[in-house]
Amino acid sequence: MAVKRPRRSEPTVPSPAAMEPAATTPLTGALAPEQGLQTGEYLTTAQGLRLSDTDHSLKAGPRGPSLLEDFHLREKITHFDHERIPERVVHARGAAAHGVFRAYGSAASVTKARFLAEEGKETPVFVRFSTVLGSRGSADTVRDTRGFAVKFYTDQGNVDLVGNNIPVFFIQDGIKFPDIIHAGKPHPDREIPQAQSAHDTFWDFVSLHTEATHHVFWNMSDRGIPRSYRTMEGFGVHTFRLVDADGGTHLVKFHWKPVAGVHSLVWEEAQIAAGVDPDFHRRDLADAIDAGAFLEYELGIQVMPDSAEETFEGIDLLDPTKIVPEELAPVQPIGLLTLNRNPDNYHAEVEQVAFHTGHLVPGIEVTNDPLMQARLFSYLDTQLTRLGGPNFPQLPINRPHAPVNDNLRDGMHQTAVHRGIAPYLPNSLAGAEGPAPASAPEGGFVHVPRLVEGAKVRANPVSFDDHFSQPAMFYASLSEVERIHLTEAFTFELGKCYEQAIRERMLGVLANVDAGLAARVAAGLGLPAPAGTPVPEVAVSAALSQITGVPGPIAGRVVGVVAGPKADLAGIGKLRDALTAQGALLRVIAPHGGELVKGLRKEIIERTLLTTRSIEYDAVLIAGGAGDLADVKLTVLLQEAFRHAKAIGAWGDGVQALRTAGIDVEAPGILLADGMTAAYRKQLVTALGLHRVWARTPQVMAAAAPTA
Ligand code: HDE
Repeated sequence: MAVKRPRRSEPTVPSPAAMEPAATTPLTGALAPEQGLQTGEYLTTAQGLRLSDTDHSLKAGPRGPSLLEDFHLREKITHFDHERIPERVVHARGAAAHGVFRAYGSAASVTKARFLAEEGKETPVFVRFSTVLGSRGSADTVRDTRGFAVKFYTDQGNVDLVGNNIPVFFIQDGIKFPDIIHAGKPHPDREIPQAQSAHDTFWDFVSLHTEATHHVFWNMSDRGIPRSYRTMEGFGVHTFRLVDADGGTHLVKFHWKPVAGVHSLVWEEAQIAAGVDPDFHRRDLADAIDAGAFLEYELGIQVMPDSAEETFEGIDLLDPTKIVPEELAPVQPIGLLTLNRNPDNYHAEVEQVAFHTGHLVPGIEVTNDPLMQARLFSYLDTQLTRLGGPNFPQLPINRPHAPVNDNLRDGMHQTAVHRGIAPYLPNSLAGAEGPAPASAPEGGFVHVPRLVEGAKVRANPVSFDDHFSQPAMFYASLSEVERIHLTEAFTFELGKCYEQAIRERMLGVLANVDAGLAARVAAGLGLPAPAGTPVPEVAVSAALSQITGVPGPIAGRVVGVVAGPKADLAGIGKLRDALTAQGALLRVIAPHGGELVKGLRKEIIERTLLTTRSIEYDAVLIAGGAGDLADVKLTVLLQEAFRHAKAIGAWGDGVQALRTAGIDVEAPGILLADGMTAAYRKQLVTALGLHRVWARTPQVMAAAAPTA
């Protein structure tokens, strides 16, 4: 008699992520919420047949060949063989989170889009962050542009704001996208380097194609290596046209302003992280959300008049290589985005989410920016290959939360069982069930009528020819430290090129932006500095610098405390309470694993000197009582934190361990105290809020580093 085997766990509960869209999406003949999910208590085939054994293939005797008859083996292996879908041709490496967008109501004067205009209105969102150049398995912290793609599941239909963390783009016309991407991707012969711009083909292209200069300056600045997704700005890049309830229009640029401030890694740290923890940003995002330290960004808009020329203060608003300085058009906050839930399944959600710049609702329209125009074609097209057909909007992560009745039928992977015989318009057979077009008052999307005329040409407006004034403004607006970083980045990247002619040509480009910069990079490369013709008068925009003297919030920050058997556990406890209260984390590091116990107090050792590296921490402290610690790995940890301009500290006799590791305890940002006092904790929180101790920069620059 067959014996019923005990169940190892409860049947899988359908995940909230998978449930949500189905519950609100009445596709005609929609999926039942549980359809396609894992239910029932027995292991089955895809057809629901209960399986008695999944560990042995069907063979002719225990030592014999496998039999073709084994339908279970073939189904299991075949499905496995097809588990991967094509990765995104760009932005393949990404991580994402669910959240909510709450409108302040302040946008009502410029747009009728309800999710932006109605005060207090909450809209579910899914946000995917990404790098551009690397493959799916590449490292998070490489120098690159980051994608910042937001899907709003509004009650008027999905809206995708598919932006980047850099407000300008390499190209002014979408027809050049394959060129810039082919140049940036690994060389086609050996497929190296992975996820890097520091190679010949990239610099070959951008040195010949000077409209990329502005974007390249942002890439070479600290913006190219964000500290975390939490500390990254986002931009819609293109100018959009917002339409108000009376049909009035404004030209608008979108900005995401991180509540935690804009902060970056330093280059050496980014390189170490790429090896030690390639998932650095992804892990930080998931850990922070799990810990309840949610990510927040304010959505803001720059509002410009919708004039016939589509320019503002001399800036061509159709040129995606130009920004509008915030001093000329302030960023007005219109809502708050909070990321508060991790995906349940990477493939189903993060990999299968399909963004498209053409996903819009009444109140938001695109402009004639030729880069945007090409994107409107590309995003739909790419999903056909990536997701295997035209029915990808039916995947749970892509399903609109608004009712869908689209008359689109059949196709690969059709999951709806459509009813009726008249999926066409006009018809006389569908009766009340058939969809009808909606007028504007009924919420129908009606394009604002605009006159379009012109000769058929392949040409840009003349204003697009200015490639250098805005990179010059960007460079001039940076602080001294940021300029040093940018100078080092250019020197590093060009130093990695093999072709001398490419380095020289790029120096020529730099000379057209700033003569001093070109001279310093040339010196670093050991080449003569070329003469250029930089723009004579350079504007400055303070908003472009990310270094601030005002401490920001510390949520999501991590402090490493080095402790040993005699460490002051009471002090560690007090510090942990103070940090946790502000959403930051304390990790105890010790020579080896286990627990530290003193009287009733106990500390779990989360990292050992073997398993940790400085990149995990925003500040490193030595606990009182741990002054006798000496270990080459501790020296590396502290020296790296010192070089990366992080706050370092010690209380009690902990200072001795700093000295043993060769740390200059008189240097800026070395925080010392006799004990773990309230004043010391406050000092530490302020230092974390300032992100780095930039005053230490001159001390920690590479000997050959060019000064700005
Ligand atoms: Fe994209 N881009 N792009 N892009 N893009 C894609 O769409 C494309 C551009 C951006 O997390 C692809 O689904 C063209 C600008 C992000 O899923 C593809 C052009 C900006 C993401 C595509 C551009 C972006 C993509 C690849 C020039 C910033 C990731 C897979 C006309 C404003 C979205 C996919 C995600 C993804 C094409 C230019 C941002 C191939 C042709 C400018 C954040 O369709």
